[in-house]
Amino acid sequence: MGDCLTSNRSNYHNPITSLPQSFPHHHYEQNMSHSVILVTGGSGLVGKAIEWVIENDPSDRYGKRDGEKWIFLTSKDGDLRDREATKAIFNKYKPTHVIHLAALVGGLFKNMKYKLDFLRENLLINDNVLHTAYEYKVKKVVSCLSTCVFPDKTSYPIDETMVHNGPPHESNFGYAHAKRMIDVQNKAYHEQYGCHFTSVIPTNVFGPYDNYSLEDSHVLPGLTHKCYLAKKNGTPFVVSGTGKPLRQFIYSRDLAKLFIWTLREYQEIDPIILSVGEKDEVSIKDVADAIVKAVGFTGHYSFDTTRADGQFKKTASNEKLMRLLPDFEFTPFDVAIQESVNWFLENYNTVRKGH
Ligand code: NAP
Ligand code: GFB
Repeated sequence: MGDCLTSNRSNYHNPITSLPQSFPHHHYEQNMSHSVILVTGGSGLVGKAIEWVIENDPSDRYGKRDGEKWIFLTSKDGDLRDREATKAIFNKYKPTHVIHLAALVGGLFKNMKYKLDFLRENLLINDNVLHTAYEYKVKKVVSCLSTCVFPDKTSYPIDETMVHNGPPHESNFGYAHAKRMIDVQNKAYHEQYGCHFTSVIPTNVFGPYDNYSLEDSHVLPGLTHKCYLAKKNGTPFVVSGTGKPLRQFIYSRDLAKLFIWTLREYQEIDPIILSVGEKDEVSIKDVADAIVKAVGFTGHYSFDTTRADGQFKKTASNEKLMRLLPDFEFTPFDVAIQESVNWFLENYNTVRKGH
């Protein structure tokens, strides 16, 4: 089997294999002129945000550049759990770069119900995408983990060196272990074939095009939908759990910019956490209060403490990101919430509401 980038080894100096896994960051840019960037999971929350930034951001740093062709996949382009369907997609588009987002994704309650599906489907999707990317000599792949992969019993704040330091929280161990394997696969492809496959680790994400299923969604879109129905029907707005757990939330359009930066400028194989700072951590009650304000709900709301709280906190450090991108500005939480709620209300008839 040849290595990741070349067929004729004789006169070729592979810039990647000769570099250590991490090195000082003078300004590095992947040469992406004449590049085809394939975004798997392009129709989801994060994929649609990347498409929005590429199409609308005026800056050269995040906006579309000459010579770039961006392909945003949906599952209708092919089921990535299927090896042949995956090869057919790569054969059709011949990508030079891949942002790999496609996954079986869901909130706490869906994770707790389908741990094996989250494990198997994501292991299958990730192995098919990474191995096909290797076979098609893709120059760079950026895959997506999640801060729920980190060990549940740990010191805080969590940083990138702790990915494999002990078991994840029991509520999502299926998804968490499948996601951890991406980091292991990246290192194995790099060491054996010199591939430049890396990954990012976002905290909880929210924004337009989210999944608003009342049972399977994440907390922010779930409560947005529940609060909207409570206002519309004059029914109680009930928040699951105690409201005490803590979370860091990143706006999908901020995360999208950071994905584009990672593809163009991040050089390591090791993962990088993409998150707001520790000081921006909020409680689930704070989230409910912000949604009540954004929806304009004036009724009473309560907590159903018979439902699970899940992991109490997963406080992550974004020190590595801010060292590499010190001037990055995150959208203020309440501004991002209002934009997301407005998008939900304007598109209610067509948003994903689950089965
Ligand atoms: P999402 O909204 O549920 O979108 C999932 C995407 O994956 C959709 O485009 C879906 O296509 C595609 N997909 C799912 N199964 C597929 C399959 N078998 N074959 C082909 N495509 C398939 O997810 P998201 O929230 O944008 O998540 C994107 C990435 O971020 C995932 O890797 C997720 O693990 C990670 N992440 C998300 C969060 C969060 O809070 N949402 C936090 C951390 C990390 P269809 O639209 O056609 O179904
Ligand atoms: O976003 P979420 O579902 O997942 O948030 P995690 C769950 C927290 O919000 C729990 C509370 O403390 C719930 O008790 N909550 C309150 C609600 N009301 C609701 C509601 O209506 N819906 C939901 N879903 N929660 C997930 C992992 O963990 O984080 C996934 O399971 C993924 O694998 C995701 O990593 C980013 O933050 O607890």
